[in-house]
Amino acid sequence: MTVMEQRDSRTTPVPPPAWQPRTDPAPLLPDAEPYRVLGTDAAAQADPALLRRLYAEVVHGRRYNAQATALTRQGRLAVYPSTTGQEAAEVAAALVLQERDWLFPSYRDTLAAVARGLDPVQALTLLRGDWHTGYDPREHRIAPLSTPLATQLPHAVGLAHAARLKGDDVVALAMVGDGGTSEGDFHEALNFAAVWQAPVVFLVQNNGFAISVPLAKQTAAPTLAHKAVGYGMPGRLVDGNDAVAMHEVLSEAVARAREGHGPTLVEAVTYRMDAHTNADDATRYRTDAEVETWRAHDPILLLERELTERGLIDDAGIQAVRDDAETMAAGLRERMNQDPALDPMDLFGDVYAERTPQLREQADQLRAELDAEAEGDQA
Ligand SMILES: Cc1ncc(C[n+]2csc(CCOP(=O)(O)OP(=O)(O)O)c2C)c(N)n1
Repeated sequence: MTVMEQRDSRTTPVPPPAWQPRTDPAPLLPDAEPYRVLGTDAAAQADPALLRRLYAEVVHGRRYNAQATALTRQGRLAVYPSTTGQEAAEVAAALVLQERDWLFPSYRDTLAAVARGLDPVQALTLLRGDWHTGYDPREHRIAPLSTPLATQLPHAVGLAHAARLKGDDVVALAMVGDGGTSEGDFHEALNFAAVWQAPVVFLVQNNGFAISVPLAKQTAAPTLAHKAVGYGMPGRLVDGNDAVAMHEVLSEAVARAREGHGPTLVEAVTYRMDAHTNADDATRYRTDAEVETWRAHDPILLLERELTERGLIDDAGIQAVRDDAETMAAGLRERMNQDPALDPMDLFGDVYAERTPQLREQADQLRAELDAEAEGDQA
């Protein structure tokens, strides 16, 4: 542009370069209220077999949570992050996946792993401090339970994207807590997932707290589901205690991912009824009154009400489900009370494909110490 032309453009308005949003944000926005089915007219359409299945799984999940918490008091489990109150979201996450899909759980999501078919004793191995992961991730396609917050999310995106490049029909469902959404890994995972249109479903369980930090102290987002819009993927806001709503929304998100339409962020609005773990005292940062309002919106109650009102279950049916859960808990108790046979050398297994020089040195040292100890025992 010449100097004269520049002068002209200062006085003559020139239209700005053409601009339009890259995607229309309106269809990506979550509903104004958490999506619900149970307790609404839509519940009449819910499939009886699905209702019964969800009910049995959620009751089992509650009993599993109670049993695992009891095991911490008996010294059989080092730590247990309970999902009491969150069973609907946990169970739905497992049930919507096909065998070929992958689940990426956080440390809190042992129940989702168990509902996907993992042996509960194996699911609790890490929390007992016995071994790295406790199971072969490939067997049930369940990634290791991730303790570093949100680090499982980029892994899920990488796996899903790689599967798509290979032409494998695989969806990854990754679970994270509300606190985890403030991590850099959350941002990186959602950004890449949307850019690549990776077949991933991000399930955020907003259970109110990151240990003692309430949601309002760590994000100013209108809802966590709104975060999706900034990345260019749909955000869905769901009642996390409504197992039917969770199952429906997650199924849709999985189908969308499988059909090549990319990722979805689902926020399950729920509540952690227990403390963060058995090592935490929740009375220090929340009131009993708040806990009570959520007790009235319990996932088991919501399902039981629907099943009873529609005549799909009677007292004997409810008792049968509870008895079944009791049998599971008794089996878990018995097996967790047996001391596992552990080889300390296993500590070095399944860490690197090729051991680093430092690990080789440490393994040699441990081997020598164990041998010396064994010789001492024999003497
Ligand atoms: C990267 C990282 N930072 C900090 C921690 C310590 N930490 C463990 S649990 C937790 C709170 C997580 O809360 P949230 O993501 O809401 O999940 P919830 O435990 O409620 O399921 C924190 C900060 C961690 N495990 N990893």
